[in-house]
Amino acid sequence: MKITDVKIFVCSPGRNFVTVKIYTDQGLTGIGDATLNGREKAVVAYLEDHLVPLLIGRDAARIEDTWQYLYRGAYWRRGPVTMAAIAGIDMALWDIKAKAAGMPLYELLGGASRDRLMCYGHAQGGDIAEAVESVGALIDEGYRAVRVQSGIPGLPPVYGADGTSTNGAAENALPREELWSTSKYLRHAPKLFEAVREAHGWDVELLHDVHHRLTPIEAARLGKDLEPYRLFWLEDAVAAEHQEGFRLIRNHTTTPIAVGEVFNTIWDARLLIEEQLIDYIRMTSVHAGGITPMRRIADFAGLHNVRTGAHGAMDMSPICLASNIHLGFWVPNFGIQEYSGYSEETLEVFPGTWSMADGHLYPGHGPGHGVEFDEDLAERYPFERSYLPVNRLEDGTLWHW
Ligand code: CS2
Ligand code: MG
Repeated sequence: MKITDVKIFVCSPGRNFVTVKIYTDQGLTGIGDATLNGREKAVVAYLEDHLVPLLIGRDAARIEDTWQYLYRGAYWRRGPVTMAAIAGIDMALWDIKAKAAGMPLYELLGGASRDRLMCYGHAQGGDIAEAVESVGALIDEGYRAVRVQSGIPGLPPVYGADGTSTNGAAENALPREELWSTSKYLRHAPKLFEAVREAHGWDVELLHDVHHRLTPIEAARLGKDLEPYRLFWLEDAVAAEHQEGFRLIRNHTTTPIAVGEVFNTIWDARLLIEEQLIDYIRMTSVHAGGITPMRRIADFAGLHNVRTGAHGAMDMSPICLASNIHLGFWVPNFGIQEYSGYSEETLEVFPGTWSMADGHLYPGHGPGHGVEFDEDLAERYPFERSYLPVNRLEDGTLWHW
């Protein structure tokens, strides 16, 4: 089965998405997600100018060889732009292979290891009371696991607390600037979780995202202070570049640690997994280079008692979510899947067979990954330049976002 054409689509049904569509001489097509929030067009150029010409005439069935050809064959390896571009192609090829086999993707990966995937939703509030209420609303909707973020006294709204941070920034404007104080945050976070446990008890799993903002010793202290509230995980406690820093965190706290949403190859996670410095690896199909490397990463993690917890914010398209759901349905060491939902417009452009009910995700059972792309509808939502916010300390120093 030969690849006859590859098209790249950029659309913005609520936010920007990059979609790869591969056509074959047997009439089968497949689609993949190549979205890199805030740097979408760089991936489009990498695909159109450099990868698409390499694909025409290749055997669509040779997924592994194509992945190696694009990764090793480039000489210049790794990096978010490269890996998102390769991921878009890889997902589309797995979609084609599963359609050709007449199977849902999870069957090709090894078959179902479970009946449903626990997912976590996002609770947020301007202050503790609002966050507590938001957790209650998600529990009422059936969620068994909730990520909790709230505003910090003395600071304007921070990441994840006002519902806007994950929506990029104002269209065609400079990135929004947020303000950060580590000492105010460290005093506040334990109070937030104390209040949530007091109001909602111990049956709900609680998660928290620090968004890379602490140093290792600060993260160690936070992990210790949160121990009484038994978190499911503490996410991105330090900048992901600080691999050795995780040793220090690990030595000081039993709060489970998650990291990896910004990783793009297995090499970013090697030390953390091999030394069991983390409990959950957050790598996701689009930013890790596709389904082919995600299988290897998951198996490698499984050898070291690390479970999966794939990044699933709304800035990855439903194709990425569906790929993660199929992977999670198969992977023996599944932990949890992030789920932040999609706008109606996004779901109309990317209709899919996956579903969400009672705090769990389910894959579609038809051939492929089960997500379609409505090209005509997508044309109504042209690309809109948008940035993630940036973050500064109170004295103006640029800080991690
Ligand atoms: C976040 C994301 O979902 C998460 O855990 O950290 O909202 C992240 O900021 C965005 O996906 C960045 O594009
Ligand atoms: Mg995160």
